[in-house]
This record gives sequence, C-alpha cells and structure tokens, in this order.
Amino acid sequence: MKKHILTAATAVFLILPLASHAADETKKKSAFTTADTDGDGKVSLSEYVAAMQGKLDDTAARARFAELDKDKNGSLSRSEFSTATGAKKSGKKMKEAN
Ligand SMILES: [Ca+2]
Ligand SMILES: [Ca+2]
Repeated sequence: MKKHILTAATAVFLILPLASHAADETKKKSAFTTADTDGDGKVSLSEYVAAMQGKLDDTAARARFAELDKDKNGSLSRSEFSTATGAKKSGKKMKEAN
C-alpha cells in the first residue's frame, strides 16, 4: 500500500513540471488565437474587450488596448498582443528591432 502511494507521488512529481510547461506553451500560443474570434490575424478592440471579460472591466480593457496598440491602427497584431501576455521584459529588445 505504502509503496503504491509513493509511486503515485513520484509520478506526480515527474509529470507536473512537464505538464505545467506544456500548458504554459499552449496558453501562450492560443491566447492570441482565442482573442481573435473572427480569425483575421488581428485582435480588434471589441475582440480584446471580450477576451478580457472577467479579468478587466470594459474601461480598463479599453485603456489597456490603447496602450498595447503601439501603431494606433485600431487592432493588435500578434506581437502587440504578446507584449501583454508575457514578453514584458523583452520590450527593450523589440524596440531595438524596430
Ligand atoms: Ca480579429
Ligand atoms: Ca496595432
């Protein structure tokens, strides 16, 4: 009995980091796709507000959108969107590339 429990615990230990890493990757990849409900490759303001429902209220989502829409074309490209979801620290690098 005890041995069985130990094995299960070990398995969880081994699987957990892998699983959470995989989940993280999937999340990153699909956040943009999920927000882009019409699939045109851009996230519009209304798509963004809808995607942020439950996280940000309407006003906050709009303010955030304006911040993220660096070229002010009214929609978020994949790279504009990704600055919101994780790559905050690579902001300097991206500036260099421009
Ligand atoms: Ca779209
Ligand atoms: Ca834009």
